[in-house]
Parts: sequence; C-alpha cells; structure tokens
Amino acid sequence: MSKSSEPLTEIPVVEISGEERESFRRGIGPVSENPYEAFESFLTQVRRAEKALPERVRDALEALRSGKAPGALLVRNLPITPDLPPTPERSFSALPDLTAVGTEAVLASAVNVLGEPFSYLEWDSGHLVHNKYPIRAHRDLQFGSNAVEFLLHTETPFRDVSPDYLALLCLRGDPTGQAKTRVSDITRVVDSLDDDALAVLSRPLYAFETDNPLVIVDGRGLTEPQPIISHRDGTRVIEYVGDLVAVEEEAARVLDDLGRRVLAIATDVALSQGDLLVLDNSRVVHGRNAIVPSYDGTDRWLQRMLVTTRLLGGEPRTDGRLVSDRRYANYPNDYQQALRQPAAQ
Ligand SMILES: O=C(O)CCC(=O)C(=O)O
Ligand SMILES: [Fe+2]
Repeated sequence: MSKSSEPLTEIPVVEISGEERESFRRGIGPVSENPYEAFESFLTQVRRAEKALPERVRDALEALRSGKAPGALLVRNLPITPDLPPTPERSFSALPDLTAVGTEAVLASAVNVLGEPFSYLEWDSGHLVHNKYPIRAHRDLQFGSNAVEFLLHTETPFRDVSPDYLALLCLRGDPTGQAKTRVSDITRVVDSLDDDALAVLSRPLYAFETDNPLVIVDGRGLTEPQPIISHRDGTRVIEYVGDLVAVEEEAARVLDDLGRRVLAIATDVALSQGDLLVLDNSRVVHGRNAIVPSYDGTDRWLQRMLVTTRLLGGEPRTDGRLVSDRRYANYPNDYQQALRQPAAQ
C-alpha cells in the first residue's frame, strides 16, 4: 500500500518473559465461552480481559498497524495449553467434540489490537478461528493443510473483502524441524519495478487455472483475470499468489520476474510452540516450504485468525463477521470438495 511504511529486512521479534507469560495466562483465565459455538460472547470476554495482553506485545502490534514497524512481527513464548491434545487428522469441524483448545483467547487477544475478526462463509465451516494442520487428503492442494510447498501468497486475495492482517499462533511446532513459514516484503519489490512493469501488473491479465473456468484463454480454463496492482480508496493494493498465470506473453515475463524477486528477499521462520506470527497482508506475502507430515497426532498445528479494519467499523454486532467468498464457484473441483466435505477427511 502506498502508506509510508518500514521495509521488512528481518522479522522483528518480541520474546515475552516467563513472568509476562504467566500473568497473561492468568488474565485470560476467565474466558470460558467456546469460540466455535458462541464467537461473539467469546470475543466479549476476550475484550473484557484486554489488559492481560503483555504491554510490549500491544506496543509491537500497534507499531505494525501504524506502519512504523515492518509488516511482520513474531511474538515468542506465549502461553499454550499444557495438556494440548494430539494434532487432529481430520478437518477441525469434522471432530465429534468441538470444544475450544484453550489457546484461542491468546490469539484473539492479539488480534483484538489490530481490528475485527472476520472470515468467509465457505471456509473452515464458518469458524472465526481456523485450525491448520496437515490433512492427508489436502496433501497436494494450495491449502494451509497441505504438505507440498505452499506458494507465496497474499491471504485470500481478489475478494471484495480480503484480510488486512492475519495472525498465526503455533500450538505445536513441526517435530521434524522442517517447516518454515516464508514471508516476503512484496511492497519493497513493487517499489523497485520500472513504470512499464508496473503498467503491465496494473492490467487484468492474471488468473488461476481451474476446471470451473470463467474464461478459456489458449485452451486453458481460467478464473476471471485480475490486476496484481490495483487501487482502492486511493491506496495501492498488491495481490499476488505464486500460482497465478498470465494471459499474455509480456505479462507472463513480468510475473516471472516479480515472482523471482519476491522469493529472493523472502525470510524464513520456523514457528515453534508459543510463537505468534502477525502479518500485514497489504504489505507482505507469505507461504511455507514442503513438509513431510506423519498424520499420527504429532504434526505441526497452527491456529489462525483473519482481521479486517474496513468491514465492521469497530461497532459491536452479533453478525456480519462472515462474508461470502464470491470466487468459490470458480475454484477447482478438488478445492471445492475439500471445503465442502470436511467429514470425509
Ligand atoms: O503453514 C504456514 O506456515 C503458512 C500457513 C498459511 O499460509 C495460512 O494459514 O494462511
Ligand atoms: Fe496463508
């Protein structure tokens, strides 16, 4: 975005002390509502306990939000439920017992500094807290529950409402030590491009391949072509995903160059238990390397929340946190199936 902002060269880290962690744990102790069943009541309790969040964490989140700090922040040593259950092997919403894990209030306390939690009706059974871990049936998809390389992406791009921020809380690190979340300052890359490249990226020439296409170009079924650079309310918006394809040759060359540059300046971070990675989705893109899950209850487990600063206007309300993903109908069949039939996985 064109708001002046600090470039990301290294992800700033705030590591809280054992004392801060235990005080935070105690402070959010009264949060008892189940976020998967009564999200508004849960959030009300989290907000009542907002003073529990360590001050240094609040300050760092505010710096990220204001653009005075880079578009990524890593908070370490947050409290995680001591009796964390085994990592599920099926989609979270397919579990027989949808009780809270106990870490949701940690995540929501941080998110609360940034804006309003929201999500998409079609995703994660309409939950506002997403549980992400490897699922065998998702192995090859571009989903957080995959095992193949998760290509660099803007979170949920090209939607009427895309997240302004996202937060990933690590409940269990990858036991193999392989998993690395990748973050890249795409704003810095775009700022370094020449006018010709910028002009190409600003044209609707980029799309995803799909078997439920809106258009066919050179025999390929594609989603509606979009610009990678657009403007919203006078602000530049960059939306990029590693598996976008171009519908023209010159656009393909510019896309390749952008992809190479974004990857070249990416920073890797191996999330471990108690780590929270907060990302400004308008400034950075993120992804993850390929992993080898064992699907035996020991795999890496993240909880995620998406945040908007535009949708809800900060007013207290009991609905409207779920927006429809209008791109759903053009998703490839395997994506739709993975989203529609959680019980089968
Ligand atoms: O697994 C990761 O580290 C990244 C996950 C991700 O991109 C997401 O959940 O949005
Ligand atoms: Fe993501």
